[in-house]
Amino acid sequence: MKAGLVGLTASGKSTLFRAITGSDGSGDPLRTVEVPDARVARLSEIYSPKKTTYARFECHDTPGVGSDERQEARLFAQLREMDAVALVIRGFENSAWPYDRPEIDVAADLEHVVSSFQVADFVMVESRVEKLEKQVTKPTKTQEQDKKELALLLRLKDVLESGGKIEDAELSSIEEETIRGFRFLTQKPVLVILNLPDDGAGEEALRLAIPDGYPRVVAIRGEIEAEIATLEGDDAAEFMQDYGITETARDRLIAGLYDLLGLQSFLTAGEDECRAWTIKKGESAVEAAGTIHSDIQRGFIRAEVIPFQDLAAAGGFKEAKAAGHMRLEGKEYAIQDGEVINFRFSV
Ligand SMILES: Nc1nc2c(ncn2[C@@H]2O[C@H](COP(=O)(O)OP(=O)(O)OP(=O)(O)O)[C@@H](O)[C@H]2O)c(=O)[nH]1
Ligand SMILES: [Mg+2]
Repeated sequence: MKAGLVGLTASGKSTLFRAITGSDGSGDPLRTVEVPDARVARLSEIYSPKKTTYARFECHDTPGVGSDERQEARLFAQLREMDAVALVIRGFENSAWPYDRPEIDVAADLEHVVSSFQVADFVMVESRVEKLEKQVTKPTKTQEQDKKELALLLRLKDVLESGGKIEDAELSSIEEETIRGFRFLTQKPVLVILNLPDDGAGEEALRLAIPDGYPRVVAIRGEIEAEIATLEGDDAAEFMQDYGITETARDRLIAGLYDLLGLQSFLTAGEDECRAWTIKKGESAVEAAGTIHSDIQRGFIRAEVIPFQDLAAAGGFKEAKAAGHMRLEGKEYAIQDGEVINFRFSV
């Protein structure tokens, strides 16, 4: 899963990037971190496998929205590749804030970023519309299809022009498919990150100031949480306790993104590897098989399923199976979070 930390200049993106990735900020603005999962750690204890593999989260630090035009074009191209946007909003006093409005203003900052997304999408729609308008006058093989696409894009143009997002347009699944390639920014799921001062002051009021339509919010105290990320073990724990922080910024951000994107994990366990795999909630057994390998999907026979708790209590897959905790499920079975799965397949 990939997400970009996006926001106005000096909202604290790079500070959060340090808090989340433990980077000292001098290197690459892209870091891949493991998705924490106590279940994988436990499986690894049980099996002592050659390899233990956690799900991965690719975190991108990005330049500020509304900086210079060229940088912004690059930023938007980068964001199109992301699964989600983590929209960082300044919630701390900053005398060096480079915008006209010196006061903390959650709604205005959010609006600023989102309207720049709308403009970027509008530009894309418009340039495609211009092209299609010329194209549909000629009798080409794709004429009918082009006309449909043009009508759809004109509708999206209306939505954007009236201040909406493409996400708000009610699209059929065929229409969704038609525009997928554009990877519009106003279709990206948004997690709001409130970047608070060290004492966490003002959190409640700032949460209330978030406009409707952004139900997923994570509050982070960027500066101190970046400091915590540089500490090890007991030092970090002590520091967190002093500040009343129970879970690291990284864990909260990842949990927020999983929730936002409707993601869950299933597990595989064995002497070779214990591993977590990220899939969408409600995904079927045969789709889940495909995330491991297309051969397993193609040759799918049955999924042997044991909930993690039962496996852990029994001390292994075989033991849990012997105790009657294993179920055999077919292709359409909807995988549940934390199930340990062994796919039977033949190719
Ligand atoms: N008090 C306080 N200051 C912060 C916090 N987060 C960031 N800052 C300060 O705000 C300034 C900007 O922080 P950055 O993390 O560099 O902001 P940015 O969004 O990456 O900025 P650009 O990359 O220029 O767009 C720095 O002086 C930080 O020390 C915070 O949580 N609390
Ligand atoms: Mg920065």
